[in-house]
Amino acid sequence: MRLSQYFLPTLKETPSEAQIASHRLMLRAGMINQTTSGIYTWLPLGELVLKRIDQIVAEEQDRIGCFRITMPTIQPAHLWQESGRYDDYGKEMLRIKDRHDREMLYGPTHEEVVTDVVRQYVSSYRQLPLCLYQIHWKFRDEIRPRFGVMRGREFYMKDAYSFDVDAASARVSYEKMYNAYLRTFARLGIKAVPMRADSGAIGGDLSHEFHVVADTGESAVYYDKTFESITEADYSMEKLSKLYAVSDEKHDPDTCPISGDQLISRRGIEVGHIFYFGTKYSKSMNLKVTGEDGKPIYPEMGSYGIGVSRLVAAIIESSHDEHGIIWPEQVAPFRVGLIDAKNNSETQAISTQLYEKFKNAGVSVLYDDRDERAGIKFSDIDLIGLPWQVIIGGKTLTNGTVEVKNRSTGAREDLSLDEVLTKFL
Ligand code: 5CA
Repeated sequence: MRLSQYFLPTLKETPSEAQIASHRLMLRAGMINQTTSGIYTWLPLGELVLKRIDQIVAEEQDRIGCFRITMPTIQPAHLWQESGRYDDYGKEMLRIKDRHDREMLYGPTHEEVVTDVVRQYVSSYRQLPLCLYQIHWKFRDEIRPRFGVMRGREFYMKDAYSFDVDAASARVSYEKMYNAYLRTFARLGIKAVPMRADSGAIGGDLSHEFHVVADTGESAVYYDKTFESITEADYSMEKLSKLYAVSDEKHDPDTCPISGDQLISRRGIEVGHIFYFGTKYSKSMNLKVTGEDGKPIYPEMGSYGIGVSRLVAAIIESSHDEHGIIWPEQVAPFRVGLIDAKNNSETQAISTQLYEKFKNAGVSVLYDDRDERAGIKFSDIDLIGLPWQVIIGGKTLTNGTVEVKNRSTGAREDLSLDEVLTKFL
């Protein structure tokens, strides 16, 4: 992509309304634009990152045998009246009427819709287990939308739903999903720690939240100091079930088995939440299948969320410096920023040639071909945080070398024009 032709509205000034780094940086890097409180337009650079995360999350759901679907954002109220949640959900639910005066709502979650789909097609235990997921927009009329897309009103979520014949099999589905979450967050280049949690409005008795530990996190998490010495490879459900590591709602100072210096309290960004809730929805919505013995059974269900749009902000919270964002390679909107720091006819010719070579080799590259001062180009490229910078400048003309800078470590090396391509293959 040539920057002169791209739509990348970066801001020089720090927007005054943004209180945390990720919000400031997403606005300054031209990733998002606020349409109204808690509701955002994703601009091209933001959209690229959102879709990269979408793809990684989807691949890990597919890997454990879940099938992607897309459910409607607008739902009829009667499904929620059936499940009994219509009145309970309160003001967070955006309620709408259609032209026929029928009550509708913008979906804050999709247990009802997916249960309605499954009850129309699944009638035998032989069709289970089944896991369906979507990655789609939700609306919750949050009382305090804040920190940009971190707590939005409209936000992008991966929500998966599992259906099993009995509790034992449902726990297997739950654990598969738990492990898929560990893999997903590792692939995204972030450390998200699982905490035992309450299942709140979703209902049920087994639940974990996944938190990115950060001072700007909105939730409190509590854990046994021993937890800090555990590596990510050891976050198995079994191992962690023996350790105290819980979310805020689950922590009761009166009954907590850990005390003194051994009890650590930190802030966390909740990027995922998984629930096993048994037959709550299958019973209330009359989803029944014939069991192996011919008797009807209500499938055991679980639901599993990942805040995909929140993840964009969470990744930035855990990976930035005073100059801007530092994207992990896996989610970077482009891999390489190619900068013509001189803007003369010679460097332009060399930059354009290298740009074409990168493109032909399938290396994703943003080429800053703007007629701007080098200082502006350097600060913009640091701001948007591409993992690699390739700089064409004076040395290219005198020695035939380009400078390659690693955004994360700051390390620089000089490579010849031939070598630089092979570095990125
Ligand atoms: N139905 C279940 C799981 S499918 C559910 O809705 N779970 S949830 O309420 O915990 O949401 C799942 C994830 O969505 C959360 O872990 C969080 O990462 C994200 N999320 C929730 N509310 C918001 C919000 N207002 N803004 C951005 N992300 C949010």
